[in-house]
Amino acid sequence: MATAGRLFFALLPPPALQAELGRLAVWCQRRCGGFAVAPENIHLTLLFLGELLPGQLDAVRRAAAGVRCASFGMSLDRIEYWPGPRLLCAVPSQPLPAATALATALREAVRDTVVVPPRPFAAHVTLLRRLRRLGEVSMLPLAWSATEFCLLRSQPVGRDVRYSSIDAWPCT
Ligand code: 2AM
Repeated sequence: MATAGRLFFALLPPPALQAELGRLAVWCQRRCGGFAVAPENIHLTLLFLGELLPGQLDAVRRAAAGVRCASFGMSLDRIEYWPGPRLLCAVPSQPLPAATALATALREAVRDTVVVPPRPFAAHVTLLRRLRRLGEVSMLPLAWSATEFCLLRSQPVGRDVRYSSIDAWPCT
C-alpha cells in the first residue's frame, strides 16, 4: 500500500538562522568528525509521527489545524552531546514552556490517528550525527522567534535524506 511518507512536526528556523546553524554544524564537524546536518535540513522536532498512510495524513492535517499556539522566542545557546545516538545538538539553556506545550498539544491532537513513539519532547536542533570524537565546541547564543509550525516529510535522496515542509500553521 502506498504510504504518505515518514512525517514529523517541527519548527523550521528562518533561512538566515538555518544557514548560521548549518555553518555551526560544519565547524563542529571539523572538530568532532561525523556527519553535519545540511543547512536546509536544520529543524527542531516537535513530534515524530513515523510512516503514515494517506488517510492518516489527512486526519493529522485536520488535527494540526485545530492546534492553537502563540508565537514565542528562544535562544539556542549551548551545544550538547547525546551519547546514545552520538548526536551533537544546539539547545536552549532555558526551559521552553511554549514549545513543550505545542509538542504536547500536537501529541494530544493526533492521539486517535497515530501511535506516536513515547519519547518525551526535548528541545534540540541536531547539528552532527554519528560524531567520532568529543572535540572542544561552543556557540554564541542564537535568537529564534518561532512564528509557525510545520509538518515535514523525510525522504531518502541517494544515501542522504531531505526534509521538506508539506504544510504549516501559524503561531498567532
Ligand atoms: P532529530 O530531531 O534529533 O534530528 C526525521 O526523522 C526527524 O525526526 C529527525 O530529525 C529525527 O531526530 C527525528 N526522529 C527520528 N526518529 C525519531 C523517533 N523515533 N522519535 C523521535 N524523533 C525521531
